[in-house]
Amino acid sequence: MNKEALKNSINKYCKVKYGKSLGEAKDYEIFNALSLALLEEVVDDWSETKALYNQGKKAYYLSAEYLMGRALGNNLISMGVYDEVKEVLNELNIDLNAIEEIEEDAGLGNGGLGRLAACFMDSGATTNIPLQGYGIRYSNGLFNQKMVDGAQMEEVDTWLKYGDPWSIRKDDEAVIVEFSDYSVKAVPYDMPIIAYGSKNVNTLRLWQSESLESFDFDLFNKQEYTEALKCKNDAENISRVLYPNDSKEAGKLLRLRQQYFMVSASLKDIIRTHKAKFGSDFSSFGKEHAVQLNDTHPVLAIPELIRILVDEENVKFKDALSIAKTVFAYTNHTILAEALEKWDVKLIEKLFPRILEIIRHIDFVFVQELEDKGYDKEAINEFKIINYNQVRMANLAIYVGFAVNGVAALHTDILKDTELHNWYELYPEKFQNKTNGITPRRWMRLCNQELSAYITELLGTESWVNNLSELKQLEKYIDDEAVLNKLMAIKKTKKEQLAAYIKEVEGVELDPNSLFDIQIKRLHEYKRQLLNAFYILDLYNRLKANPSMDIPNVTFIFGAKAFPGYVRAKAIVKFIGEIAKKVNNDPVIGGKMKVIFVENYRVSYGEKLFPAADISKQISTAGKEASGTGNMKFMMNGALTFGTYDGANVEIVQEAKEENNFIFGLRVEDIEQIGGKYNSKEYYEADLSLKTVVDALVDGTFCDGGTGEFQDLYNSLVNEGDTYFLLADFVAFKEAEDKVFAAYKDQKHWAQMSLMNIANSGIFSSDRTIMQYANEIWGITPKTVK
Ligand code: GL9
Repeated sequence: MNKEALKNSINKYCKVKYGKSLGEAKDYEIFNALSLALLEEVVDDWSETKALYNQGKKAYYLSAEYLMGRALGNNLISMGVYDEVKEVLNELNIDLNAIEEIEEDAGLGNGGLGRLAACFMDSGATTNIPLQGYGIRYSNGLFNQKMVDGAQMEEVDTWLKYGDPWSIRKDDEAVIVEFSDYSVKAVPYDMPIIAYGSKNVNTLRLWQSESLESFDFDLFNKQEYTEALKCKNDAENISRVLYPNDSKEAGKLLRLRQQYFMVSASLKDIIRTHKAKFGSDFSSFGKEHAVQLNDTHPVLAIPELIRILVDEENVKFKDALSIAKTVFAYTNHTILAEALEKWDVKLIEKLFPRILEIIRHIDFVFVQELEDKGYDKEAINEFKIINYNQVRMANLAIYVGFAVNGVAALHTDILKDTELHNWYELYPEKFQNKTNGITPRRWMRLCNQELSAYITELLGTESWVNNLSELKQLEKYIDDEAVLNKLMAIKKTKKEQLAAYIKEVEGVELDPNSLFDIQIKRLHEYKRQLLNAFYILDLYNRLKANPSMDIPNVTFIFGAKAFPGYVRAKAIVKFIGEIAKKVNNDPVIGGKMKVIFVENYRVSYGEKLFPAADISKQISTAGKEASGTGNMKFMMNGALTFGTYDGANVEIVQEAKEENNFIFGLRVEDIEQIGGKYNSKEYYEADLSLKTVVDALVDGTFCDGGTGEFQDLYNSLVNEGDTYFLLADFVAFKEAEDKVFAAYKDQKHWAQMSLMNIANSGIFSSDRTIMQYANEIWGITPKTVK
């Protein structure tokens, strides 16, 4: 990269866009000018990549969510120019960090599922796989969380307020999406996904919904302004806002519109590229295109493809269905029953009657196949796509899809053995496991530059960044005191940086010498933040009773957004806030322990939190967390997992060994065995320390502002069966924490355990995951731009 040319380019964009010199520009203006200057550097490679990929089979990731976070820092890393650009900016008296911090997160996703899609984009590019993402360009992403007196409030996210310099709007590739009541224009915005270590630049194409006409002139002249703008508003509403669901489906008309909008636009786009190459010959369609359905959200793509082929391309239904059966593969991300989408037949009929007809036709053919195989009526009802006037999206996906995968070994086993057992017996060949992963660029190379530099120094090369299993070589330093000390020093640095940031944005002082125990993820009962809270309260009680108790200073950090309508989740947020107030203001505790619930946890906050953790809290009820991916981010950055035998925790301890982590609590088999016989009250009454902390919900220790929310939490545990086995796991949790404190005293041994986690995190690179999708599902090989 030519430094002078870059300076000139930044200056030029600043002038053209803002009519200012760089010296006069605001940080966000510099951010935009710099981003455009960098984009300029990759556009040619981007075009070349597109041309290259067009020569063979392509895979498409269809996802309603992409939790991208910030682009600038990541792109600088991918382009390999982070340090250089930092220097260039220094010479211009600009602080790169400040420019990075001004960027809004692209929060176009809710949590793990959306962040996985973002990691897959990054890995697809870096492994040079012809993979394109399709999604929705929500004007407003996931809400911003404001904490008001310990309670969550939601504010609209306006991530586009400073512009979107990394996206290119492609008006000439807009397509029309038709609903029964009106049609809209889907305008693509392309984001470059820049490979690390090669010239490839992949594409994430996000669709924005716009009106075909801007407004109705007649109505405008009659001064009926609202009516005049109705079509514009109706159209724009479709890509207005991300539904803030976490594993719960709302069944809303607008959401269904969003889903169809996205899949219809994407398929029209795919078919356009197909026809440009093959004309109206669709016989090779499945050899040219593989479509991965990210959960059930994009499953309408199946009937939409068939509709286009039959209605617009003169393909017979039977052939269209056969083609569809070679194109789609489905990923299941959760076994929570309430998350499997079902849509009322009426709703689908109202928005797109032809799609309903096609679904009925698919169902009819499917039932015939089952009858031919000798299934009886009862069994067929289990499989049917339409049942009780509801369309079961997962059934549609599994029947038509040629592959079905879970996202961690345990999760896939549960699908095969229980949740989807009948399907597994019907189509054993379709089922696969693809354990999730995370991109080491963002989650290590970018967010932990200190550790990255040190690893590079130890290994003598930076090739580990795109071949993460090379980290295994770090094991040879297991007894090297200098290395162990340096690892602990880096951890300390990351804790100091986090503490400084938290001081700045939350106004809370943390002790970087204390043990940082962090639980960050969406708020959900099954993730059991409440169990962690009970433990903390119990620890506080014990410290009060015995102030000289021998434990290291400890800081408990929470971060979580709760679904706005999820009353219990919000009550848990409040409860943790109340505990924090009590603990942090108690002079007797004297800083021995501290509790903080950070505001507005999101990707960019995560980049500061993961590297600073000593303990990664992953305490879901066994069998409930399909995989988890935060657990992998912690591990890669040297935190030890404190967790249940659930999701990818199982594979984490398989890799890094159980002795280097803290596994506790009931396992899936235990929970199955207890079955319906679980009596939470027995646990509540058997352990006084447990009873005390549970009672704190209702005995006046804490105040819920008279809402009754704490009483409801209490009831859920003591009187309503404790669905997620909090009380059953409490004692085991305590014992495991005792082990943590004991282990932390031996800093050398702690460093060794940390090293083992880093060294064995290689398989959790999403490069590995995406290559498995490419090889084992899509049948696609890499294509590298020369
Ligand atoms: C999730 C699972 O709950 C996680 O365990 C899993 O790691 C991710 C990615 O596979 O998918 N499924 C799901 O609906 N969410 C997940 O995180 N929820 C959100 O994304 C909010």
